[in-house]
Amino acid sequence: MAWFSLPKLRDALFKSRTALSRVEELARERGPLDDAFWEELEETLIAADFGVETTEKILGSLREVARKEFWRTSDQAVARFRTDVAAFMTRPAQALMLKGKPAVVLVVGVNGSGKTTTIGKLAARLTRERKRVLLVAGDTFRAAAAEQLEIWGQRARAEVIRGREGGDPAAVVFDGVTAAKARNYDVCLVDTAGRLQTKINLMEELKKIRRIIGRELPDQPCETLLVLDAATGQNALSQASLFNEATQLTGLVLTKLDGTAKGGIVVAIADRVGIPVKFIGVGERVEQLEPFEPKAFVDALFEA
Ligand SMILES: Nc1nc2c(ncn2[C@@H]2O[C@H](COP(=O)(O)OP(=O)(O)O)[C@@H](O)[C@H]2O)c(=O)[nH]1
Ligand SMILES: [Mg+2]
Repeated sequence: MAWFSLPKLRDALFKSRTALSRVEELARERGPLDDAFWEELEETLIAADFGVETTEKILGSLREVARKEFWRTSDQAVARFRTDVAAFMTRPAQALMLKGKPAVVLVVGVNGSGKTTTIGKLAARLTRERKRVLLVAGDTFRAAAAEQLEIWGQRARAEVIRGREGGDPAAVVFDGVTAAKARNYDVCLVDTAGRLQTKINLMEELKKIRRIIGRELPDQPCETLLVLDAATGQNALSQASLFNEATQLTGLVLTKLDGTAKGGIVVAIADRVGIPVKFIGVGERVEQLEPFEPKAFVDALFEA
């Protein structure tokens, strides 16, 4: 169930919705399906970060249908376009899969993408469902990182395990998962330091963290989530593919969709990366994390 009503999601996606408002205008004008129409639609989508490949794929099949069905006006094409985009983004296993006790969720990504914030928001959702949640401060790089997690822990009523600043993150993760097992927690959310997807040694460190979790708790982590800042644009595609090689991602979280006009990146990612988007971040507040629902997202993105 969404925490957000559609109007709120619409507000959160205001910038992207404005960037895409031309699509609705094109429908209202009920103009002919000529080259000018297709070009304008294409430009609008690319400007909103749908990406060239994804745009061509969507519009290619749409033009094909338009031709076969003898459509004459833009409203017909736009109506079908909206359904196509939602269908396009629908993937199996879109919900968070918590399996085992404790269910371990490993959260990875580059610096500043919103990992710690997303963990805090997730913790709040889960404790609200009466689950016992343990947070593990696997970002030992800066003391501030563990403190930030502790603040979220208090807010969400979740315990936090932290290590020494500059200590081995794998050791903190080991302590965390053993504690989660011994104290019978339902869910263990593991935070990690931000790292560039191109830094091989840091990606090796993630593999080690993953191995340690799996050694202590077979079949865990049940989820490895990559947190992506939606404003990074097409670089998010490279992050997804390199993090996936290192850690076998099970889901993506796209954050900061409230701050960007490039919300089309969600569509590009759903198309180009074979990993489901599980949540979207639409603000800094605790309740501003939404389970990703393609239909609701498309409805919020385009004026219905
Ligand atoms: N507007 C907005 N800000 C966000 C969102 N998610 C995270 N942030 C902000 O992004 C900044 C970095 O977040 P943080 O969780 O510390 O990133 P980390 O380095 O990946 O752990 C913070 O100022 C957060 O408040 C979001 O969905 N919307
Ligand atoms: Mg952090």
